[in-house]
Amino acid sequence: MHGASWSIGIRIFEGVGKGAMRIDVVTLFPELIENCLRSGVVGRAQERGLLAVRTWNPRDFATDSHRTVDDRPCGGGPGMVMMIGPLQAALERAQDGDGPVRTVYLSPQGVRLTQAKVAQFARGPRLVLLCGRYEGVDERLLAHAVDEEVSIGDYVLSGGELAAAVLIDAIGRLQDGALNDAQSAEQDSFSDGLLDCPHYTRPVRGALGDVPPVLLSGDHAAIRRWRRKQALGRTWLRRPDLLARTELDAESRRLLDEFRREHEAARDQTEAGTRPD
Ligand code: 6GU
Repeated sequence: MHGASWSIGIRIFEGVGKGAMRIDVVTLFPELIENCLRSGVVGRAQERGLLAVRTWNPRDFATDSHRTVDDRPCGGGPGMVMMIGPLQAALERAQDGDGPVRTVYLSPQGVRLTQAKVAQFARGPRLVLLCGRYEGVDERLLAHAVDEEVSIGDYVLSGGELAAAVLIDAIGRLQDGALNDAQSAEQDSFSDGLLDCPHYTRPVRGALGDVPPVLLSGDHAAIRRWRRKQALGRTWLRRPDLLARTELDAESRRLLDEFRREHEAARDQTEAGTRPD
């Protein structure tokens, strides 16, 4: 059977609008992709017809009675390699249809995924994701059919599926109408090259401490400055590599300076308090 399966069923796929971003995933574990994307913002984006995810299983394109998709590596060594035949057939079906398609292979050898790259993918219109298992995919197929190779970080997963789900989640939530509050995507970590500021909710006083008073002041300009300052400060403390790549305006430089001076003063205080006499 050379059929595709829809992630959340025919009924919903038929309801997909013309503007929906379409993502086709070639994978030996379609249920892994589908289960990952059922809940929350991205599940809802699919229900709203903003995103359509389709899976294609290379095993359905195998030509022998055992439905073989892998073979021993040429040159010997451990593990198996995904063979060209069934994978190419599945990929061709996944790439089929109107308009340009970008084909991405998920692997630890790829270029590291960033929010900028996610935003570029999210502008669509179509993406085909190829998930490897075992030791990987025959290099000749990658050279022939793949436009780019993407990694989600410097660690090894047992296959590309979770990486594909990560990528689809990040893309899905950026689709127009996916987030209930349109501003929340703009306020995300990384969207301006900085980490996010801390967040608080009620109760404003509690055993674990009080909410910073400025957030209760109703002074929107002061709240905006405080959040900006915290975002800058955290990025400076935790991810100086991000800060080094971010162009700061005069106000941001001043706020970061303030944060650093306060941080250093607090640190000097702590050190004075713990110094033996
Ligand atoms: Cl995209 N695939 C696999 N298998 N492992 C990874 C990865 C991708 N990104 C980081 N580790």
